[in-house]
Amino acid sequence: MREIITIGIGGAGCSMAHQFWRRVMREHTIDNSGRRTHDDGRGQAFFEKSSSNRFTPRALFVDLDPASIKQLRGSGIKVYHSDFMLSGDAGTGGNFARGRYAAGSKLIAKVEDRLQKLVDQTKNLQGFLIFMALGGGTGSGLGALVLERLTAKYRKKSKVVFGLFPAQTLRSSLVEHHNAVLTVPTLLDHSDITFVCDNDTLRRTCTANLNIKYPTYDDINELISRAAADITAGIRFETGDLADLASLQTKLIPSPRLQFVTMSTAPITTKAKVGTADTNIQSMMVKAVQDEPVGDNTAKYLSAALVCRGPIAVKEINAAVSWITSQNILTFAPNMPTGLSQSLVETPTGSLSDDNAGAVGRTVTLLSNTTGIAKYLREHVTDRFDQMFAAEAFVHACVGAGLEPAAFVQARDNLSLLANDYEI
Ligand SMILES: Nc1nc2c(ncn2[C@@H]2O[C@H](COP(=O)(O)OP(=O)(O)OP(=O)(O)O)[C@@H](O)[C@H]2O)c(=O)[nH]1
Ligand SMILES: [Mg+2]
Repeated sequence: MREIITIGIGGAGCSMAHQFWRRVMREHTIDNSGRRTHDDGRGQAFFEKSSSNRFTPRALFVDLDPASIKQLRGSGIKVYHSDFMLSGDAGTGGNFARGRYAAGSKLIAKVEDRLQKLVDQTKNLQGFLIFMALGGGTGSGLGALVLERLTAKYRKKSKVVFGLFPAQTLRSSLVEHHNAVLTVPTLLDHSDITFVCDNDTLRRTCTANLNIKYPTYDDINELISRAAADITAGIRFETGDLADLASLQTKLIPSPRLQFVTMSTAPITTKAKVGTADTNIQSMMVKAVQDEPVGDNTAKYLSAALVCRGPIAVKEINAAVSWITSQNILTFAPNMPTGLSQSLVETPTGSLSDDNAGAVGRTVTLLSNTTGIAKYLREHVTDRFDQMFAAEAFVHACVGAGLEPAAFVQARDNLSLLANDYEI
């Protein structure tokens, strides 16, 4: 057993992390005060067990804006230790430079101190899981600073980011694309895997699969927390081919810069339709491939992994994978060594009373590393950045808060190179 510390950064980052914890606590039968109904010894990578048999998440929540931390403290979940919920005086108003330099640099010593306390509680730390929005000033700026410090202090430990990318809809401000452009280079240098989420894609899933006309953040966070629970299931239940962060990395990341992985789960359906959901393993795999968020018919897979959850026989999985492979349902780029990995965790994805999606019992989550991400990054990050940068809006605010003007150009160049890296 090797421990993992989870960090939520910024408003969205803390909410996503909180929903992740609620779901994995359910999967490990841990209640809101840390008592466990059925202690099978699993999950200790994520939970610290006290001498009085209470389970505490290895979690840190940080936001420069005090509001989200206040909300978390009032959430009725008593398992988070109050020392590990840190806030500053005010949000950054969507400004990367305030998060990275000005306000962020005031809070970072405290963040490092609390992280060291969490590290001190571990015997053999494997790494960090970080939830952050690349569009938020805190998620991007403070997120980048924390990632840099983690590398400096815990050099060999894995870092896996759940990154909420800016949506393309009018509702997301242009500033978010600036923040994302400034953050992606830090991910390239300091994150080992970045799981890509965005509110547009997830809103569409909420509407199409769950009949929610106007999805809220809570509705979207439910889907993110399901995917994060599935990705970490092998680690938490100590089973399958994805049983630690290093194997996720070997199975999914062919080279350090090609590290952006998307997720899709099947089936996702309403509680009313649970009885009629198709849980045939082969159908679920095909559906997960169809719902893959960034692919089109020109995209090629660099790698992919299937996380199967629930009572499923290994031979069913093997037969379905052989069929999928023989039908070329996933087209792999040439010379990609890892191909399609699979992992089975018999415990189904945990369900919460306020979930929209029904508990179908058997699910498949596909993790995809495809060349389609290059187009995605262009559409979700750089195109809008270029429009905004041409107008020189916002640059002054960032420079005023400590950013070198050249950093914009360097970050943008780095992203162009990244798109080239994906042209395989
Ligand atoms: N999925 C999801 N998105 C959210 C949530 N909260 C905010 N967002 C979106 O995340 C993006 C970044 O916003 P925040 O997380 O609020 O920003 P921040 O990291 O706190 O940074 P500041 O700009 O300093 O407030 C915006 O596009 C929001 O629409 C959430 O709980 N879930
Ligand atoms: Mg905020």
